[in-house]
Amino acid sequence: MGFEQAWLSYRMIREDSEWRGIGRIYADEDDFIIGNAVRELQKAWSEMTGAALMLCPDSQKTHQAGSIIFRQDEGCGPEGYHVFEEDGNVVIAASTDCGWLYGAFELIHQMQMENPLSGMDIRKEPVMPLRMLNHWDNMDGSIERGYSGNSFFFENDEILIDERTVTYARLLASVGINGAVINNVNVKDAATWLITDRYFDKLRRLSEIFAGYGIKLFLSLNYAAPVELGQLDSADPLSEEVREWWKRRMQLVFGQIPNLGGFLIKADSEGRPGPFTYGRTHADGANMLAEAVEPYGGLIIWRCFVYNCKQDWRDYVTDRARSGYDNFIELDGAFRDNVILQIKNGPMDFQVREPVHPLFGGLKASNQILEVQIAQEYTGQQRHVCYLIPMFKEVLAFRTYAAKTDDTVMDIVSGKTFNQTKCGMAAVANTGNDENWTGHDLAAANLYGFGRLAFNPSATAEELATEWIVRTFGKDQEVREVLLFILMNSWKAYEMYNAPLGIGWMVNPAYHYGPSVDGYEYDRWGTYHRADHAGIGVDRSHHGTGYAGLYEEPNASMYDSPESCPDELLLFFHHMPYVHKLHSGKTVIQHVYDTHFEGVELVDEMVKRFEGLEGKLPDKAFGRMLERFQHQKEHAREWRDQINTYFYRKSGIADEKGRKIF
Ligand code: GCV
Repeated sequence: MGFEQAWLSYRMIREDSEWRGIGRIYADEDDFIIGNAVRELQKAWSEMTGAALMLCPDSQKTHQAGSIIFRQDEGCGPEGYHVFEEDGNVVIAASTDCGWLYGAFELIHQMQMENPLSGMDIRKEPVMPLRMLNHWDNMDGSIERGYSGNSFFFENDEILIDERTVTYARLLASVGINGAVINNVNVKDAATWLITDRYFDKLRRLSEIFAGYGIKLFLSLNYAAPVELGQLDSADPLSEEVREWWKRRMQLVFGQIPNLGGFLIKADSEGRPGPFTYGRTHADGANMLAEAVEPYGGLIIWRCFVYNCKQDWRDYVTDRARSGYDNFIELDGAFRDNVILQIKNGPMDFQVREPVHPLFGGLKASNQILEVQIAQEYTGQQRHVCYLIPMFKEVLAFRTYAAKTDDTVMDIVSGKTFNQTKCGMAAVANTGNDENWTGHDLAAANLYGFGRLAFNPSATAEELATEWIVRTFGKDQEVREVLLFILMNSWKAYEMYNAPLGIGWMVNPAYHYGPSVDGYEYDRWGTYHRADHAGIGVDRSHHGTGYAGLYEEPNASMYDSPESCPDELLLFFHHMPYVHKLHSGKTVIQHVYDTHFEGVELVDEMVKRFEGLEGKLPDKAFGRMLERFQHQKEHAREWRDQINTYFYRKSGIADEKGRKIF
């Protein structure tokens, strides 16, 4: 299938733009990454000005005015750059190839926004060392929780490399993403064989393309590979034979794929194999692999999303929300330096609202990556619009109290709190082989925003949305205002017509889409929300599962009491009567009714404003979005009606505004 260029689709800039005065570039094109930077700038210039950017050899020491010049600047960190205007020239200064590449993309960004060239002076450095995408792509071409077509990495157990691969790498580099895990963390079937010679040639080529854009290739690894590849009887991490097997295997793999960054591992969770089978800990498992990849500078990224999906979680002693914490907290400090623990933003599973995972702040001596999900598994599956950057901003800004200062999640994952360098942020990717990459055109704002946010977490959600709109659809003011209104209200709207007050789920358990208030995924009967005729919510205070106590003070006390618990998380932490008054002054039940009506009204307003953009957006994109908006409009009503009816019947309490509930 053909594909579009997303935010790298260029349009002509104004006739009188000062950017048109730049007509030359001085560079040594033979350099691998610089060569890509030069080609990128030449493409952008020809498409935005209609004129070619002439390439002149870097050895020429006198530069004509109106040139782009690359300059060495040891003051810039490994991926940082300084882009500025000097006597009518543009200087891209950096200390590494990657810095020059990022500087080139910064220039293109500035030009797309038509920001002033004279006086331009931008110095940037990524705040998070690792900025990664995690693809859940299977080798048959399907994507677990994929909502934008099939994989563009795999098909029929083969690796695909084509023009799309290069455009993918360009898109990632343009927003500063520097690592990509290409296969699903649930490693099964052919994917187990990715570390065998069957796939080395293609993986090497792929990793070279990535390297040209400053991206490290990562793979998800099957913990039981020694057994499943048919060579050993055990995968016990303390067995000498198993350790040797991994060492030999990694020597082979890194010998064949030098640009490999390392591996991502899901172990002992949702049926995946892991060290528990041998009575060993996650530290034993992770350290064994870390030792094997260490000679090659490899990283082991070990996921903390660990829980037993076969267990009955209704019992108050075994709260699923505690599982990640309970499995890892005792192991803090026991991991080798090249192990990074990857922690989902919340303790459950990417719900529309969850508290921040208590391992952030709990872990003080382990490298950490924050995992978010831009694949909209629980947030409308890229049929509903849901711009997630405001949620990620809240997570990053959360004070953990792990230290006296610099203790937010952002401080931890940028390495500031515990003085670490192997940390950062990863997003479960929302891409596929759809023409527009992300199914819903507006979902591309999450991909764009994620990369830019990991690079610079102080950018606001609004700034990132605005940039994305202008770079994708141009500078028309109405387009900008309407799309910004939609994006900035979308998470709020989605939360309003979904599960209330942090309780989560209420989705069809098979697909995680559409309302099913009692939908429950485990073998035994139960609900996630524990509603009865008098109230709703899970008691995670010290009277209940004790989960609230896993946070550092004062967070623990704040969550433990319904009086101080923030409204939006009340039902996550407490089982409350329907008639309980929230801080907002409304009762729980009235909040449920009101938000569900208001959420639908907000969607109606979004759709009405969107319809007014007909003729102002490319027809294809407008049509694709309109179809999705029409579905969202109907589907939001279905959510509203099912949830309101359910709670009216359960509680017997009427809407005080007398609206028709069913
Ligand atoms: C890749 C949730 C999803 C699974 C996913 C899992 C994970 O449970 O529904 O599809 O598996 O999270 O993050 O490992």
